[in-house]
Amino acid sequence: MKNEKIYVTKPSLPPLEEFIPSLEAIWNNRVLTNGGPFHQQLEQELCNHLGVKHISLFSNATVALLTALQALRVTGEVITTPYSFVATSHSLLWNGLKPVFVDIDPVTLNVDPAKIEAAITQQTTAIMPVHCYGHPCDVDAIQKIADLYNLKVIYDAAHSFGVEDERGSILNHGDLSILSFHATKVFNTFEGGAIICPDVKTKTRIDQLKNFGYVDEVTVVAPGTNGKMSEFNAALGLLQLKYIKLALERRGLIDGAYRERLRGVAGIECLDRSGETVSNFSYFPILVRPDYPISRDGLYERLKENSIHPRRYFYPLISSFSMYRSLPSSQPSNLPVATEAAQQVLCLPIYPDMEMEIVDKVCALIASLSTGAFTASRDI
Ligand code: T4K
Repeated sequence: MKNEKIYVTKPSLPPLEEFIPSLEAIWNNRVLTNGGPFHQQLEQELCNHLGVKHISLFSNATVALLTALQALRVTGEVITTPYSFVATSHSLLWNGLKPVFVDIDPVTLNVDPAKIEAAITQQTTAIMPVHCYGHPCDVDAIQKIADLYNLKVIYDAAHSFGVEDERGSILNHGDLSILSFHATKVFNTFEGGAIICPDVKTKTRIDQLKNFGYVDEVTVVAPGTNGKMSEFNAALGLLQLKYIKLALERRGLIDGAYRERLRGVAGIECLDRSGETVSNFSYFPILVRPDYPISRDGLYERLKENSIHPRRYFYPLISSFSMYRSLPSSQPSNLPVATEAAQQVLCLPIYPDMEMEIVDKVCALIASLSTGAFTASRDI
């Protein structure tokens, strides 16, 4: 571990030798993409593993988000959260839709259902919430509003692989959910993503949209895109699935160790996981509150000086980027909770093969700065 840089994540990989037979099969078959055998098998195995009805695999979650909006023919305005990765609202702009930002709940950091209704207009057709860090949104409250106003609900569930509430997979809520299988995610296929949908008809439309809109050799029914996952990525996904239980167990241990060691450190708050019966421990966000002796950015710099590279997910807020800033809903006065969270959050390193001594080092540093053992100033 000496002098080694520790990043917020390190992608999980299965043993290389176990991947060789899949590569040989691809080389022998010469089926490289367009819904080949590995692709079909991964869709089926993921449905079984996650407890969902239908999955359509994608080349990444961003194209999946773009396609989900097309599949449901969303128009006009979409209510969403400013506290996410930019891909969430970029998918709206790419579809010619207007994002309407609604503030977040201070405990979950997910969109606050109590603030959604006030943002609904005649043009609103959908809500796109994010299960941020994999923590479930208040799905019942959101669905109630959607039903009342006849709105679609598309969950950006990029962080939510395997998360369950007391009714099973969190991915079964809303009209569609989108997963990311990017290298930095709990379950990765290098690049990849998926749409979870409840019926065959919707899956068929999504499958057409990700294949240029083709229905058969001579029929194109929509201006679809190319969002297909290749056989290489699908074969890797099948192998990753074999190891996912182990990976989540390791993440759970690290999450628990962080919580234990940071308990009682004044000014440091770990995010609550209530509402999840099964967690995936995809991120370890802490909030650096004003009673901590140095600012979040100060702590970020101190950790980096010690070879620890946490990330400020999600700072800056999406609403502050130039392409969103002029929207009326982007005003910081409309988003006080999100604005504060973006100033205070720090995602600490968490990944399956992370040594416990890294947790010890990170927590010792955070605790020692708290007691003023380091020369500390909130102005750093
Ligand atoms: N919706 C939400 C809510 C999302 O969070 C995301 C993506 C999406 C939608 C879109 O999903 P995709 O289209 O990507 O499937 C990363 C990821 O690129 C992005 O997928 C993710 N969310 C976002 C939260 O984080 P960066 O710019 O922070 O990644 P990067 O390259 O700085 O990686 C972070 C650290 O991970 C590095 O410091 C080192 C380590 N790393 C990273 C990669 C890529 C490795 O060790 N190996 C690697 O190959 O965006």
